[in-house]
Amino acid sequence: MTTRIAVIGAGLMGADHARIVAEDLPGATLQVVCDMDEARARAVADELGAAHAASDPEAAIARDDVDAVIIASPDFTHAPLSRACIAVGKPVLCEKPLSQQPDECLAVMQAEEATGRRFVMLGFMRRYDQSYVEMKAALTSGQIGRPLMMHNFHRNVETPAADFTGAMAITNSAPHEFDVVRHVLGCEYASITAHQPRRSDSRVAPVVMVLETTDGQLVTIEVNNNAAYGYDVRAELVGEAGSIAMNNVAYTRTDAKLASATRYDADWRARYHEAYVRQNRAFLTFAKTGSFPEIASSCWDGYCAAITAQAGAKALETGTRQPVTFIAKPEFYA
Ligand code: ISE
Repeated sequence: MTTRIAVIGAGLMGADHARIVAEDLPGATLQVVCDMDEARARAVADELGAAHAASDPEAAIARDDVDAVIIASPDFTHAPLSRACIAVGKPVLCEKPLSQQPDECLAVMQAEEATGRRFVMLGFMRRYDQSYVEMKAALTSGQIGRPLMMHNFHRNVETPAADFTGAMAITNSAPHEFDVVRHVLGCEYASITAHQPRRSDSRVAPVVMVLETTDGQLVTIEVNNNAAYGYDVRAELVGEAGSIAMNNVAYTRTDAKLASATRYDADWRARYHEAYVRQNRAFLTFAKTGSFPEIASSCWDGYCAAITAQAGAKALETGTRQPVTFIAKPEFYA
C-alpha cells in the first residue's frame, strides 16, 4: 500500500522534499504539492507528477487522499501546521525549526501528548548524515574514550537576506549544531556564551559559541553566514583516547596547473542530499508503522533547540554566560 504524501511549501526545501518523495521513496506517492503561490505549487506538482496542486495548507492536510504530510513552508507556519496534522491524526515530517518560541514548541508537545501517540518527526536531517552517525558510533563503541569536546564549523556563502543578524545566526543556523551535538554526545547543555569578531564591512560577522554540557564537555560552534568561499560544515569530536573528524565531502579532485582542488557546494542541499533521503525514508517507515525512528528528532528536540537558541541570542546580546534551562523531559518523549 502506497503512502500518499502532501508536501506543504514549494520553495527551495519544499521542492527538494517533493522530488525525494517522487523519486527516492519507494512505497510513497507525491499526492499534493501545496504553496500559498498556487502557480509555484502547480509547477512543482507538474514537474514531479503529483496528482494535485493546492494553496490552502489546512485543507491539503485534511484531504481524505492524504496519509502523511511534509511541512516545508515558512518557519512561522511550522508549529500551527504540525498541530493541524496532529488534529487530523496524520504523521508529519516538519522542517526545522518547530518554532523559535519555546512556548509554541510546548504547545505542539502538549497537543501531541494528548493524543497518546507520536505524530511529529522534526527535520533535523544531520542526524542521518554518515559523518555524525560514525561519530556517535565511535562513542558508543568506546573507540575514542569518554568525549571531552566537540568543535563545529558551519559556513554559508552569504546570508539569505541583507538584514540577517548575529542573533539570527544563532536562532536560524546554529540549531542544526545544537541538535546534532546533543544527539551525538547524548547529553544536555548547561550554559552558553556567544562572541563575534569585527568585520570591516556591514555584513554580519561570524558568531562563535561555547557551550558546556551537563556532563562537563565543551562544545564550540562557529557559524559564519558570510564565509564567501562555499558551503562548508566541519566537526571534530575529541575524546580522552582519540578524536574523530568529519571529512569534506567531495566526489572528485581536480589536478591542473600545478595545483590540486576539490569543490564546495553553494548551499546545504547537495551536501546533505543523502541525509535528507535517509531521513525521509525513516519518516515513511514511521508513517506506515507508527513506530518513531530511534535517531529522529522529536518535538522535545525542537523545544531543546529553541531554548538553546534563545539563551544563545541573549548571551550574544548581553555579553554574558547564560544558563540553558529545560523543563523536565516529559515521560512521553523518553
Ligand atoms: C540554514 O538556516 C538552514 O536551515 C540549512 O538547513 C542549513 O544547512 C544552512 O546552513 C543554514 O544556514
